[in-house]
Amino acid sequence: MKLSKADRIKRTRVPTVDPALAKRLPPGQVLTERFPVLHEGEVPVYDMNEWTLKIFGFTDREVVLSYDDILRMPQTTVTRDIHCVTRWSRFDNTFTGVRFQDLMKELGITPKSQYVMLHGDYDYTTNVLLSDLDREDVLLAHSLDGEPLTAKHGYPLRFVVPHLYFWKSVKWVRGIEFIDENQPGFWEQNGFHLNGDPFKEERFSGEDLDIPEDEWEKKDFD
Ligand SMILES: Nc1nc2c(c(=O)[nH]1)N[C@H]1C(S)=C(S)[C@@H](COP(=O)(O)O)O[C@H]1N2
Ligand SMILES: [Mo]
Repeated sequence: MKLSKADRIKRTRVPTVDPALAKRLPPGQVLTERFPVLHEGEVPVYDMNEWTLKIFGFTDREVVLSYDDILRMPQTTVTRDIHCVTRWSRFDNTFTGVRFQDLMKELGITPKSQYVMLHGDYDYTTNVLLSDLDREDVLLAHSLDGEPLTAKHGYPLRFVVPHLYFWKSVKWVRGIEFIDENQPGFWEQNGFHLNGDPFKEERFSGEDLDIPEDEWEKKDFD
């Protein structure tokens, strides 16, 4: 049977996301299987003998760790969905690394504040509540899907804070700073929300910024 053009259009199915998966997709997000690369500035190149992670600020003590110190800590693997504020989401990303909770426990650090500024190269910062880091699935990750992170995705170490928009998941992390009050990091100073819960669509703090829906499509993929 030959269909008329109108019939063909009527029969065209609009792609729908599987209802089971739809629940996992926050409002205003688009599912992608590719892994976009997004950051400001250059991809850092490291001499791993020089690399350190500093934990400092409002705590009972400050610590400087080497990469080997991190690898010697208990390792955890979690599979989580990630959601970027530029509207792409990627399901089932398997990250391996050290839980923030385990890092604090192993080092015996007692924070003296509820607010944290995460620092990444180069000069990237983002603020998070301690309660948003103190969760079983928040990692300082060195691997994705069983492979070391690529340079563009944050090698050697990145935060993964999967329940917040992905700008909170600092790549090339170098510092965890406890601060006495909540202060905006880099994107938060530029109009992004202080918290960034994707299911509440906490994208912006004031007026919506004009981020085109296909902004990420023009970026690099890896
Ligand atoms: N150090 C650093 N970390 C960063 C960024 C950055 O510019 N610098 N960009 C953030 C943003 S906006 C996003 S969406 C994710 C992107 O991670 P990906 O490139 O692995 O997809 O990294 C986050 N971490
Ligand atoms: Mo982003």
